[in-house]
Amino acid sequence: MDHILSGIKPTGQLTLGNYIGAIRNFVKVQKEGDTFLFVADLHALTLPIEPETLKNNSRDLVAFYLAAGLDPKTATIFLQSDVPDHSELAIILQNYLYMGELSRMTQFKDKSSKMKEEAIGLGLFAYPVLMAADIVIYDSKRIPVGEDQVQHVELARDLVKRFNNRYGDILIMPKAEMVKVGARIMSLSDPTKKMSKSDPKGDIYLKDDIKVIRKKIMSAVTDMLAKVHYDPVNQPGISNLMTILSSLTGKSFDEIEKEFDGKGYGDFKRAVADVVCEEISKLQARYNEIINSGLVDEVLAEGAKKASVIASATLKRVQKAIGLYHK
Ligand code: AQP
Repeated sequence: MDHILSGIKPTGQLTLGNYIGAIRNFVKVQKEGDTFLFVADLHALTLPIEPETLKNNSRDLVAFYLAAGLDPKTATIFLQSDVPDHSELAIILQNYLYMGELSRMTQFKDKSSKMKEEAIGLGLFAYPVLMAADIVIYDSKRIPVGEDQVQHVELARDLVKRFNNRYGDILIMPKAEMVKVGARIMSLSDPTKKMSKSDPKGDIYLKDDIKVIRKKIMSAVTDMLAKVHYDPVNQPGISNLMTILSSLTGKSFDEIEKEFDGKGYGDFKRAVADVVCEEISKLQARYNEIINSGLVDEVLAEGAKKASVIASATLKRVQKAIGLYHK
């Protein structure tokens, strides 16, 4: 059975983008292989975050994983920091990725461009090294991610090639996979930008009040063309709403265009809001049952145990291959 791995950073409130581009896909793929889903709490430290916020976001993330339908009997759910082997492997792997390639990463360029140079942490720069360790430590072949993370998986592939060329077939080659529709949900207030946890403008949060979600969708930026048509270049706002509707209902863009032919944007937005609000209401109801039930702690304790078995075996294999004494 292939190993499948993914994670989410507990940097902020989960967005509809994280849900459509990542979490719903995790639920779908969990039965297709041995699935490892982690809370990337060490990655969350790459930008300043308060200790209480980090803790609460991490719990929330697990509760939403479970609320969305991830089954801890099928998928191994754990905190990255509960398996220290990730960090040890990253220390080794950092020697097989280079400054030039790390500085070309879009996420690093985007995030660091908003900071003063003296405030850019080494962790932000080296983020893809730890991510490569997260991936290879579980012998992961399939990496379900949103579009923005594909570049980091490609870098992990380069690393595996480089490492195996030197030491033999030690690491498994991973491959990114994305949902067909919804791998990049855009901001509702600026549909040329990705909906992102750390950039609250135009986000729909999974914890938002349902009335607020409806209001955000009804005031989403559209255009003057008055036609529900999929054209991300000329109608980015409408195309983004169509993407959201299509991914949650399974309707194709053609079907949506036909359904709203001759109707106004108000009707279209109301239909999108109905679908999104219904989906998130159900999710919130399950989240509310889980968050204070003790289930989160149980799942994390069990998950860390299971994950550690595989992680320590891979770490040993790597240590032995590179000549660390007595491993
Ligand atoms: N807008 C999005 N549309 C589709 N997928 C998305 N993802 C994120 N935003 C969208 C996917 O969600 C997973 C978890 O993301 P992450 O926590 O690793 O961080 P990210 O990719 O940088 O996402 P954010 O929400 O923008 O987080 P911050 O603001 O903390 O950097 C990934 O699979 C991602 O592709």
